[in-house]
Amino acid sequence: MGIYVNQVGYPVQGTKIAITTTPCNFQIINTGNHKSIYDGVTCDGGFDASAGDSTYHIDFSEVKTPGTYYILSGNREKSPVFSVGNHVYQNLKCDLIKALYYQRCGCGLTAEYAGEYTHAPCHTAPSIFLQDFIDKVAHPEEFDMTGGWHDAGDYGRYSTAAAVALAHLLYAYELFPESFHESVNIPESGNHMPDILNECLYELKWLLKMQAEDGGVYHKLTAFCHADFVMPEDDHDRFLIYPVSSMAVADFAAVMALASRIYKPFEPAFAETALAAARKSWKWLLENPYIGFHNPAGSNTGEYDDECDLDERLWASAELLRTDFGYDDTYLEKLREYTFADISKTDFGWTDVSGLALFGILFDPNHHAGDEIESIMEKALFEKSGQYLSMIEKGGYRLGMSPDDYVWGSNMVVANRSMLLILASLLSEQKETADKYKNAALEHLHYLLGKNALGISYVTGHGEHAYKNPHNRPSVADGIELPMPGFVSGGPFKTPCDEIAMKLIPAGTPPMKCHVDHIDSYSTNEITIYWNSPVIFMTAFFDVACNS
Ligand code: G3I
Ligand code: 9MR
Ligand code: ZN
Repeated sequence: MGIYVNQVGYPVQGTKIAITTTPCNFQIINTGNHKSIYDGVTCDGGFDASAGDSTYHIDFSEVKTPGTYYILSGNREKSPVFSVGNHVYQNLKCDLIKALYYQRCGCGLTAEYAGEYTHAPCHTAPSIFLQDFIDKVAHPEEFDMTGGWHDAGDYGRYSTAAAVALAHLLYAYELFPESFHESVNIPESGNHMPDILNECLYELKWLLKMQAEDGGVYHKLTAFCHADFVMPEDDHDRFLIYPVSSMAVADFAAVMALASRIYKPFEPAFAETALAAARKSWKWLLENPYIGFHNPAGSNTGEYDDECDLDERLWASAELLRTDFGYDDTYLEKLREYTFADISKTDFGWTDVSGLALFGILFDPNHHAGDEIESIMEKALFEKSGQYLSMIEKGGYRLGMSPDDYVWGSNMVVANRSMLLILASLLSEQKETADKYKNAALEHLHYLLGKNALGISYVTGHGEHAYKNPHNRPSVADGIELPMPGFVSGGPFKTPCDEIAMKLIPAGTPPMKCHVDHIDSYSTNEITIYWNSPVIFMTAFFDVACNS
C-alpha cells in the first residue's frame, strides 16, 4: 500500500509517473482548493523483482499547470505533496552543494553560513606518517595536512573518494555553467567565482597536500580507528598519512588536469600549480605498476580498496590529453592502450571511474583522442545506456537497476546511471531520442526523492517523508533535532552489514526495501561527498534541460 511519488516535484515538461501497488482510479488534487485537476486510472506496471511488488502506474504526464498537488486514489489513499513547476530542483541543488560546506574540515562553521549547525575549528593538529605511528617514533616528522571535506559520517579524508566527487562537480560546472549562478551562502560567496568552484577549491587545496615529492599520492588521511560520535572539534585523534596507492595517483592526475582547465580563467596561479602537479603524478604512473591498499591490522577506517587501476589510468590519460595536449606523447599512447583494455567504460563510482574518461574524450571540442577511440567510447556509452533505458521502460519502479545492484551505497549506482543517461541525452542528435534518455535519467531522480518501494526521500530536508537520521557524527553529536539539509543517504543495501540494520531488516527482504533510517546504520544510511556529487550533476542538468 502507498502511493510513491517524487516528493520534491516534477518539471512541467517530462513524464510524471507515480507508483502504487493496487489498481485504482486516481485524481490529482490541488492543495490550495482541494479540487481535482486531472482524473485517471492506473495501468499495470508489472512485477518489480528488486522490490518484490506488483506495481501500477499513475501517469499524470498531462498535468502541466504549475502548482502544488497530491494524488488521491479511489481507495482514499493520499500521496505526499509534490509540486509541478519550472526550476523545481533549484533549492534542492543549492542544498546539495551547501552540504559540502558542512563537511569542511580544518575550519570552524559560523552561524552566518551554517545557521544552527555551527562548530569550532576541527582537526587542525599536524599529521604524521602511519609507519611512525605504528613504530611509536618519539619525535616523528609532522606535516600540515589540514583542510578538505570530511568524507562522510566519519572524519577521514580519502584521495580517491575526493577526486571522484570533485570530478562530478567540475564536469557539472563545465557542461551546465548556467546552473550555478546562485549563491549558496558560503564565506567566499560573491567573489569572482561561482560557489560550486569556491567549494571545490577548498577540497582541491587539501588534495594537493596529499601529493608526495616524487608524484605519488597518499591513499588516505585518517585516524587509526574511527572516532566516537563526537563533534569534529572534540575528536583529537592523530590524523595519519597512509601509504601511496596507484589509484590515488591516477585519480589525482586526472582531477588536477581537469581543475587546471576549469580554474584557468578564475585562478590562473592555482591552475598552473594543478597542472604541474598532474604532470608529476603522470610521470609517477609511467614509472610504477599497480599498487593497492589495505589497512594494517587494527586500523578500521575506510579502505576504498580496488583491485584494478586501469580505469583510473584511463581517466588520467583522457583528461591529460584533453587539457595538456602536445606536452607529452604518452598521453595518447596510454589512452589507446587503456581504451583497448578489457574494462568497463561507463562507470562513475569510486571503484570504477572509467566513465569519467567519457568527458575527456567525447566532450573534447578539439577531438584530440581521434575517431577510433571516440567511436569505441561512444559505442560503450550507448550500449550501456540503451540497456538502462529498456530496464526503465519495462516498468515496475521504472529504474535501471537489477536486484544485484543494491550494494552498499546503491543510491550512488542509481545516480551514476542517471549521469550516463544524461550523457547519452547530450550526445543524441535527434530531439526525440535525446528526450527519451532525459526522461529515463529523470526517473532515477524521482526514485531518490520518493518514487521507491519505501516511499522515502533519500535527501535530508527535501520531501514530506525525507529520512531524518543519517549516520553522520555531527548529526548525532550536535543535539539538534533535524539533520542538516541536503545530504543523500547511501540507500538500500541487499546484504546490510551493520548491527542495527541486520536486526531491523528481516531476512528475505527484497533489495529495494533493505534500508533503515537509523543513525547507527552505516551500511544503509550513511552520507558521503560522492553520494551528493552525482545528484548535484543530475539536478544541475535538469535545472537547465527541463526549462528551455
Ligand atoms: O566490487 C564488488 C563487486 O564485485 C560485487 O559484485 C559486490 C557485491 O556485493 O560487491 C562489490 O564490492 C563492494 C564495494 O563497496 C564496491 O561497491 C563491497 O561489497 C562493499 O562492502 C563496499 O562498500 C564500501 C564500504 O565503504 C566498505 O568498504 C562502499 O562502497 C563505500 O562507499 C564505503 O565507504 C565508506 C568509507 O569506507 C569510510 N567513510 C564512509 C564511507 C561511506 O559509507
Ligand atoms: O562510522 C563509521 C562509518 O563512517 C564507516 O562507513 C563504517 C565502515 O568503515 O564504519 C563506521 O564505524 C563503525 C566501525 O566500523 C565499527 N564500530 C562501530 C562504528 C560506528 O558505528
Ligand atoms: Zn575536521
